[in-house]
Amino acid sequence: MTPPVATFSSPLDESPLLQAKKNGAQGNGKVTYDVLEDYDGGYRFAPIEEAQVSRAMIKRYFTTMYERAVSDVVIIGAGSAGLSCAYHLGKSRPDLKITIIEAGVAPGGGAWLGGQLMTPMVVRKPADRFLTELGIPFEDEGNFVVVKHAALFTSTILSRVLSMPNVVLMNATAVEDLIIRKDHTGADRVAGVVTNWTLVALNHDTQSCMDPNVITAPIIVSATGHDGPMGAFSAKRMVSAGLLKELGNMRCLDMNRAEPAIVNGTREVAPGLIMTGMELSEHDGSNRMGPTFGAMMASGIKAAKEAIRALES
Ligand code: 48N
Repeated sequence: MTPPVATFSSPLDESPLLQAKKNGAQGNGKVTYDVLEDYDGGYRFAPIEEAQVSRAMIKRYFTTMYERAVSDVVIIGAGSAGLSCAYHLGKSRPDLKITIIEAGVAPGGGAWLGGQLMTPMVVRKPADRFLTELGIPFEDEGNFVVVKHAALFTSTILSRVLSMPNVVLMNATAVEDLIIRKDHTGADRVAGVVTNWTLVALNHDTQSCMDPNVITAPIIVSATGHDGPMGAFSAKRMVSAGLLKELGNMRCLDMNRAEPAIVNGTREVAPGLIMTGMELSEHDGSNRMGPTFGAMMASGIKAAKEAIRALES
């Protein structure tokens, strides 16, 4: 079988490898290499210069940072609520520049497991309709359904969100403050987020003067959950910034009270700031629901609808 041939132009003129090849090249300096997918010991890659890898990442990452310094919607937190919001928003409004800021290296928040490190994920009806929309199989138990592994939901919605051209995910990046400006009426309005790489944000006590970056947007959706090193970030910041008198503090577990309270309580909690998911339980003092995820999905979808309403008003 003749090996497939790939043609490369010389990406790094100063590269000795490519310089040597180019000297022997015909025509306009393009050289050809044969690559070979031979699993019997003859596998050959197209050659590369290490600096090409750096430049491929640097160019794309920092171009994205530059472009997303002004976004239409910033979603803080890529857990089940934040990702459900991003999915519905990205699908409904492909014109919007949606930027997700996730503190963890791995997005997904608490949705990689169903509960107590067990893997099946329970979703109460009617939130199973979202699973059907995503094409995620489940077992029907009557009033609720069970996805065989929580990671099947999280990896599926992540892949859908990341494949949307208008959605950008900046993981390992923390929101460490909010931008709050006076609007034309003189009222305080949340107008963006203050960011740093998470390792920096978590180490302000070890180094001084590690100043942050900023992203402005007319709408911020906060989906930072209730636990973890930065849980309920925006709710807590609202208190210290004087936008909220005190935290409601999440109440004890009651599934039947908790899930409708979170979904129906999803709203713009301050001008420019929509809150969704379990962060709301800390803001409002609603109950926790424990190991069932339908409210996160429905709350995220509602947050997307609230964001569209706010942008169109
Ligand atoms: O999964 P979470 O923590 O939050 P939600 O609201 O998407 O889903 C909550 C859900 O997993 C539960 O807690 C379940 C239903 N249990 C309920 C119960 O009763 O126990 O995702 C929040 C994400 C995480 O990935 C964090 O890393 C991230 O937000 N995050 C941040 N990202 C950027 N900047 C920050 N300041 C920040 N704070 C949190």
